[in-house]
Amino acid sequence: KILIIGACGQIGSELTYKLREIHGDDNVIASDISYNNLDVVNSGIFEIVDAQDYASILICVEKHKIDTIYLMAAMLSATGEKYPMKAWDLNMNSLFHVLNLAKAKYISKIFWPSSIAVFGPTTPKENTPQHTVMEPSTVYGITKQVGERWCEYYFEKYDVDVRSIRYPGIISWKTLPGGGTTDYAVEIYHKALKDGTYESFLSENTELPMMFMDDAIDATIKIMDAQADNISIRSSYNLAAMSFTPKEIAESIKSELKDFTITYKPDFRQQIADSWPKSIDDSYARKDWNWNHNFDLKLMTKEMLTQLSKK
Ligand code: VAH
Repeated sequence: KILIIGACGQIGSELTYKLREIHGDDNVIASDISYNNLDVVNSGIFEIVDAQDYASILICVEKHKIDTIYLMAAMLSATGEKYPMKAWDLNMNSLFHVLNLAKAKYISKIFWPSSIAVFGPTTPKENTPQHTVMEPSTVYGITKQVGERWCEYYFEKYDVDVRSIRYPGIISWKTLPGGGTTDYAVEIYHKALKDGTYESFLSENTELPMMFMDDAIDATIKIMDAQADNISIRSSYNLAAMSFTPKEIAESIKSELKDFTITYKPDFRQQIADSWPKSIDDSYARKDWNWNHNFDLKLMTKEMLTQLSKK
């Protein structure tokens, strides 16, 4: 059975729905630190699990006979800069607990998300390679870089089957993101429909790697379904779909909502975005486990505006 830790979050919630669709409701246990997403809490089996408490996770693993954990709880880049030690504690303690549960053979498989935040200002910005210089300048990025090192170490030393993807910015409509730098690309759709205008906290030409949630979920299912010996990267796979700037996403919205306007007021998150790549080379994922994206900016904008208009 599958346990999702951080199931109330932006990606965790959609993984919960998708995994229940694939494996059946009773085989997927959703969990989080509190009941802060009632759609998830009321859609199937839900447990309160503190990702920083080993016993809390182990009790849930034994109660429900869990063999696979998706660890989706983390503090993201913007919030992590406000609370550095909390970000370090949450992001690292939770990973060690799940890796150690696998080392002790309580569970047999782990998914752990990394991020393009592992890359820093000295990383090549265009078509960033799978193997390259990585000097992350955010706490969140540091936790993801060192988390990747530990994942690879536990695979090499203890044969732990942990798999990971360096997610780009992810855009979705079902659950709001929390505390990310790429969140502007979600907020803009909500504000376009509600106010007809959006004030972007990133400057107009800030190009970032992005992906629609459906593609991110597909990639996560694909990497977890892959044969173990097809996984050639045990740190974390680069993954990409598209790159765009606030100006370009605004243009795509204007082609649907002609009166939409955007203004720019960069804040502290501009420095975070400026430290990240503009585009990513994800050829290893495409080769090893047949990754392919479906959504480009035009299609994503249509889907986001259609779905949000219904809500
Ligand atoms: C963030 N959405 O903005 C996350 C993600 C690449 C960005 O890691 O922090």
